Amino acid sequence: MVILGAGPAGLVLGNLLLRAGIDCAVLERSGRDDVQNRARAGFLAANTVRILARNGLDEGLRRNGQEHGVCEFRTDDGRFRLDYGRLGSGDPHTVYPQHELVTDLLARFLDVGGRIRFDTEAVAVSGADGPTPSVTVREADGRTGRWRARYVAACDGRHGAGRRSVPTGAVRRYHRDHGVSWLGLLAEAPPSLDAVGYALHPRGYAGHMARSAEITRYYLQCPRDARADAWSDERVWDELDVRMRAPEYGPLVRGRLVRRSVVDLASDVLEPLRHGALFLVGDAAALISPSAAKGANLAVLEAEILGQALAAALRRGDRAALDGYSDRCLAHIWRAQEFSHWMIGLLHEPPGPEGASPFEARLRRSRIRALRDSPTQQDWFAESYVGI
Ligand code: RFL
Repeated sequence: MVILGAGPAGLVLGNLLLRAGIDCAVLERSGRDDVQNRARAGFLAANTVRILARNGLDEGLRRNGQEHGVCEFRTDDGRFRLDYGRLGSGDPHTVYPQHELVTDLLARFLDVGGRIRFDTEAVAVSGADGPTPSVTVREADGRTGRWRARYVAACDGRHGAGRRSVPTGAVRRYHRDHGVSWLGLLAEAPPSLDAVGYALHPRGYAGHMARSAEITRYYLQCPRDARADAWSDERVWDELDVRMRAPEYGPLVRGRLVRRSVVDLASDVLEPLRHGALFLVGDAAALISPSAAKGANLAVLEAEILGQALAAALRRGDRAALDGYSDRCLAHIWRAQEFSHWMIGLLHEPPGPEGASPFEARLRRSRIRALRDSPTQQDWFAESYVGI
């Protein structure tokens, strides 16, 4: 069994396979330091925490993860808070930075004898629909090689070799460019509020998400062609203050901005998530905009579904779960896409060449008021926000 990519999907899958006594190797394009320092997600759903716990992968998370169950919306109508951890299914998020989770998963994988090749880029998967699938790789020094495997799990993200290797016509790609971009910022600053902050402002959306007691993630909606380094730190903080309405609700705690990147909000889903012996998992299977913090959670869920299905096939010769992998995951993926899409509509003025449509803007205001006032709407939000 060969796994491409050592992100959350690849490392959860690798750990599960080793636990089930299945030999596997992980091929990772980057070096170990890069893999362990890639700051991305932070909000883990309750189901993700349960998956990690039942597979013995939650030690660091139990020690350092912080429960989080409140979000605050700020609009020109005022502000309101949703105690979502007590609504819906009654589950909070756990805040645990993705790079720390990856570091834990990697340490565990190596501890139990897992094989991983860093600086080894998968170039292509061949023969996935025949009897001898293989992966062509390129090492850091330029040498190429070939790995043979019974099955290949593409956990190598949206630009990986897994996706590229599926022949045209074998899968259908559903794609949506949401037409909105965010400047994603990581600040060496304590959180400014004890909630996820969503600010809806005529100048654009701004978001606030705790990562730890010292690190906070912020987002600023920005023009599509914006450069991440175009603004000084001071200008970024001033803009965040304006959109988060600091004069009314208190100033943000400022600090050095240590990471910046522009994220174009886009989504896509491939169907089916399998081509012969090649399985697509995590971002390789479906890209989801970060508006509802679902990507890493889907990656972990899909890795568990595939891990169990492979164990049944390889240990007991029962291929039913493997045959059902794609449909089972797609049901979760589309549910998450639907909620994520709803969140994009909630947080942003509708994009368009003539600017916001006044009709759409009124709909958006009505949507946010329903969320503020309707307990049924709040329960639905909480269930969709934390669950998948
Ligand atoms: P990853 O994490 O991208 O890992 C893929 C790994 O594959 C390697 N790779 C290759 N290896 C070998 N050969 C090749 N040809 C290769 N090509 C790539 C890469 O080096 C990498 O190590 O995919 P995975 O495992 O599917 O995990 C997906 C998640 O990382 C992603 O969905 C989340 O980060 C999305 N996301 C969030 N998800 C959440 O659940 N909650 C959040 O709060 C959240 N916040 C975010 C996010 C994504 C963001 N960005 C970067 C768009 C915030 C942001 C800003």
